[in-house]
Amino acid sequence: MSKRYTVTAALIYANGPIHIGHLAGCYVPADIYVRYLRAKGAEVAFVSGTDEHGVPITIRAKKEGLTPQAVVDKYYTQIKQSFADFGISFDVYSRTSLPVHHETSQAFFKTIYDKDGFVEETSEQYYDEVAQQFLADRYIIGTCPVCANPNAYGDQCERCGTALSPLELKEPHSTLSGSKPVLKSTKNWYLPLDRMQPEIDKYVGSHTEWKTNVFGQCQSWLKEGLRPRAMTRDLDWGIKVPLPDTDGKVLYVWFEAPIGYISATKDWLIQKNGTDAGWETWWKDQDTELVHFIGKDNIVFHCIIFPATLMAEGSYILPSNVPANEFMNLEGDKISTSRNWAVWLHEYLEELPGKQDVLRYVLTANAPETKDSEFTWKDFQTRNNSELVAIYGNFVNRAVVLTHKYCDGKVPARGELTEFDQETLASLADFPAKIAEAVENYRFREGLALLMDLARLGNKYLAETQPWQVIKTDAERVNTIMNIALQIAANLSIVSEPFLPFTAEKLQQQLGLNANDKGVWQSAGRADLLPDGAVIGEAFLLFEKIEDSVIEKQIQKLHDAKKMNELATKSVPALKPTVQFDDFSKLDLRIGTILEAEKVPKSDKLLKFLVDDGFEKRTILSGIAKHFTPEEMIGRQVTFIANLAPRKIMGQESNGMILMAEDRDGSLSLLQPHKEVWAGASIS
Ligand code: B3M
Ligand code: ZN
Repeated sequence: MSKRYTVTAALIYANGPIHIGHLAGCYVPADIYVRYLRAKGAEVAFVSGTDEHGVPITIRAKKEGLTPQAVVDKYYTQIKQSFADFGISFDVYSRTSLPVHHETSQAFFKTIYDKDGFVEETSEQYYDEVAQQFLADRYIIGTCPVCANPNAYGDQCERCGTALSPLELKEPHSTLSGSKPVLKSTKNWYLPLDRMQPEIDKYVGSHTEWKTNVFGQCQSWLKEGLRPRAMTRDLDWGIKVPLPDTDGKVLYVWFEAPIGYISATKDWLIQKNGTDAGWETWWKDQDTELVHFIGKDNIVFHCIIFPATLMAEGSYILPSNVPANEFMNLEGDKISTSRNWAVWLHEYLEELPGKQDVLRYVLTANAPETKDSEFTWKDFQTRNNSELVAIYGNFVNRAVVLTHKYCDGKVPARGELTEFDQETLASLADFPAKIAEAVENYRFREGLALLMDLARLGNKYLAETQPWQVIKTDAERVNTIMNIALQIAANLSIVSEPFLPFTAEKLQQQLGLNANDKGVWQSAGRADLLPDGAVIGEAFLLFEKIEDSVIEKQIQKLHDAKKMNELATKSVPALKPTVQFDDFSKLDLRIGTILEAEKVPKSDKLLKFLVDDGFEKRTILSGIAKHFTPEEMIGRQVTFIANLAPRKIMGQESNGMILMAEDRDGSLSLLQPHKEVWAGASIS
């Protein structure tokens, strides 16, 4: 294993809060990897930040009625806080609006330009005459030529991941005005990916160790043949193109955003040392490994376009791995910000305070490492109650409580070891290497399962040695048992730290263990982490049971959010064709008073009313039993059609029809006169 790593986690757009899908797909795995590397003693720069340019920001600004700057300021702060709350241990959380990033990406562009690495081309591009603007990226939507997704963006189809350009879209339309775009000529600078393909083929082809989902996708795009790609845009929000006479042109967001990883590294050093001196070590030294954690929709940009940019510049190392994850779904549906189908991190913490590690655990146990996966609240509860509480928490609690009970709260010395003790210690010694192997190969689910197996080993050891029985006859033997149980717990705290950092800290606090040193992983597996006589802290529960009511509330909340969203997007029914006044006047509309009301037997929909229509008492049936009880209808005045031909419903004759208005949520409202009128009053 190499000694120095630059680990990046995607620069998320600062255009909304973050949800569990973000954590599961990118940030938790990256954090596990980095925490492990640090524990192993490697030098690591863990960099990330927000992507603050591009059309997603300006679209959001328009929606919220804010300036783009106000939008990115708002979400940068919120997103940064969420990551900190969940223990994502970035060395720096930067942002692409910083001057250091503007300078770095402009210089990068200039270097490629000066080496003739771009092709300058004036071509026809889509333009919205209503909005008076060129339509780049998400300003234009059309049908994907590869997978026929009707909502593909101008730069990428999110369904199949293919990188696109607006001219490739079928039936394009503007998302600004909805109008059909026209073609207008403009000058842009292109990265000649077609020309560069042999070099890119060689680079990707040399990485057969990449995850199959990543490698396979890259190969299929390469097989299609790469096309030149514009690295500039005619937009006003972004980083200015550093060339003369380029007003109104900015760098393509996917050109400069990955360079943001470089700027973030500089930002980190500046914050730490007052200067960015030494940044090249992290980006240009062949002994540094560059690893990008991302979600699957960003694969093409990190595996093909960014490496091509780095090649064109010429002085950088290339990414050695891009362990992209697939997506995590939620309760059977795709997570969606616009449909509010998500578990938002800031809300999770408000409602389940202190349970960051439970979420980290569930998201890792269910991580979409090889295919899309699913988060459900029921599974969350089961994993908490039957795994974290029943296995991990239970073992640790027994080890600490029994040490207080039988050994005066101090680590007792081991005596002679039985064969079972020796087997247990040998098994313990194997765990760290197995977990390390899984983590180094980005198999975090497996690493987590292994650490739970270590907790199981502890439980099994106590269950079989039964110190609560042995204490009656052999206190010396109990000393050995408790020593071994405590050493297992101490090891558990070290191997848990990358996955469950909050828990590891609490566990170490209980064990009186200080194991935060860089390189602590080297000592994992040993049976002398806790010296004889060391004082054990007070026992407290690491995890608590989550009740059904808590889970039900969360599920209800999701469904409420979905309903609200559906209501908000529901539109008023279309108008029916025009009728003439004569048609209208054929209808005899009147007010009547309900005298009697009852349910119709064997029907859950029908109510039967006796209505005073001014002449007589008539029977009207109405399918509103789900909305009104008979009791609440008695005495009310209603509007009804008095000359509707009689109809037989469930064997009963109905003479008329009571009118209702249907509200947006499907509930019904009676049409009543605003003051009481005489029964039989006609409506005209
Ligand atoms: N901002 C896409 C996203 O937020 C993009 C990632 C950039 S990583 C350099 O999903
Ligand atoms: Zn597609």
